[in-house]
Amino acid sequence: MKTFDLSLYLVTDRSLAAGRSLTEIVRQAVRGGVTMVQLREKNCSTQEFIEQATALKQVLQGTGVPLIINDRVDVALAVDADGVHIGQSDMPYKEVRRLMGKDKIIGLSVESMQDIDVANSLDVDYIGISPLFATPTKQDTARPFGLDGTREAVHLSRHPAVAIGGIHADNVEAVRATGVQGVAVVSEIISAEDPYLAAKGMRTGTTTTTTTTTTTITETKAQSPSAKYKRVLTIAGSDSGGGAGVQADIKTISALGCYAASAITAVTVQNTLGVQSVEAISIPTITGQIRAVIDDIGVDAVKIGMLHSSEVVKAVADTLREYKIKNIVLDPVMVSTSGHRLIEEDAIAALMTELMPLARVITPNIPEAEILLGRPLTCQADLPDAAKDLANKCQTSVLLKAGHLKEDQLVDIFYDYEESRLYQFPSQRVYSRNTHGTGCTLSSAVASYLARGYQLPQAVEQGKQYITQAIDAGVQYEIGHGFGPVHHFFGLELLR
Ligand code: TZP
Ligand code: MG
Repeated sequence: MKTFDLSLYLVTDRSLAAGRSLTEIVRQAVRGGVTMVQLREKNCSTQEFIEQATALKQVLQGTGVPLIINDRVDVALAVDADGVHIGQSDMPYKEVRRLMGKDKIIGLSVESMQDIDVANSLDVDYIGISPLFATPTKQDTARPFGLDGTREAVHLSRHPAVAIGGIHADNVEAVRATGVQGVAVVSEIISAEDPYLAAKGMRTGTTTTTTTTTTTITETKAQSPSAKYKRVLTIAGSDSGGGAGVQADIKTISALGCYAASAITAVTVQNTLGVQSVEAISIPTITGQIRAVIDDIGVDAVKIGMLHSSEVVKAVADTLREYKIKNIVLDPVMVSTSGHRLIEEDAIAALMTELMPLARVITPNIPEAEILLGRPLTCQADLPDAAKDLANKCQTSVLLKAGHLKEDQLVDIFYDYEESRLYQFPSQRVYSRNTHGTGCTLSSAVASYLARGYQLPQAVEQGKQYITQAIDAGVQYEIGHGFGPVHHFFGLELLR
């Protein structure tokens, strides 16, 4: 059965992506609420078109968002896309239907009321009213329909309609009021600095993001010589096995489009089978790394992982206090997945009194929350009160991870200390042997989203989504003989 939702339809244009990866833009846009994606490529080889389509198909897999290919039936067939979108001078609709089969989605652009009459005689799945307004993104268009013309077109059409051309957050409400089933946009999302927020803005009709409209990469450089990364500093231990600690943090931060810097607190001799030994880094070298990074590069968020002694906790707290850093995500690492104790007893008290009050959010798992709270947590029903109590005790927001419970349905609890609000983040447990480094990955993901300007609950929600996808994508990979890592760069498989 064909089910699709036209409400927020993204049409791609790589020339507006300012050199960024289209797959990443699409992934963020889908998180923000995009319901259909059309891959539109005007100047690339068939081979490249197919590669792009395959990459997007992978990104969209499991999201319920269909992939539509613009113009090219052959590409759509090659990648088994969900549908094709054709214009008035492309392959005739009847041929497209014959080749694609009855189950695929076919959309047809209409440029006049006459075209709508013709479309009414065909069993297309939707029409694209094109253009609604004149737009710099596509200048060889027919006369714009305008809002009144669109209203009339919707009335005339027996098919659902999506409007395209010049739609932005500040006019989307007026466009939706014409009765169209959906709005299609290119620049509003593809050129946005933050495609997630741009897509969200198109759902709510508020401008939430700035755009970086450019047509080529060279032009981008000319226009913005001071393009800036969001910077995330991880203060954590090294895992020679590469699955957890600083290594997992750097992968996560990079995968989420931020710049990663590190201050290493200890070096573990470790692989997927476990931790063999830990050597502490001296306090001046730890605080020296933090200062060297902040003084020169600066930070938009800090993630803190393994701090082995109370002296280290105090030194890190003193240093960070000096710089008045707002976005600190603290993962209170105490025991490794393999059961190795990673923190001295008195460091726990120091964590609670010195460092947690500086953090915006802490991300304990159940055993860590039990130690911090001093009471056992045995089932899902224990968690909301535990998160709230812990937040009050540590004076910070708490993301309490439910993964150690036995249930299939897990509900992580987030207590927002800043707003005194409780959030539940349910997810289906993913069964995988490759779960080494999940805590590090989640906390780094939350820090990255905070660095990118997300509100705290949204940063937590997105971080949770990222780790779930990374665990899911990591199931099939074999690294080492023990508990392997998650797959931080899911969606980039095509680069191999
Ligand atoms: N077809 C008609 S207008 C248009 C296309 C592909 C471009 C719309 O771009 P934007 O940036 O959303 O105005
Ligand atoms: Mg076309």
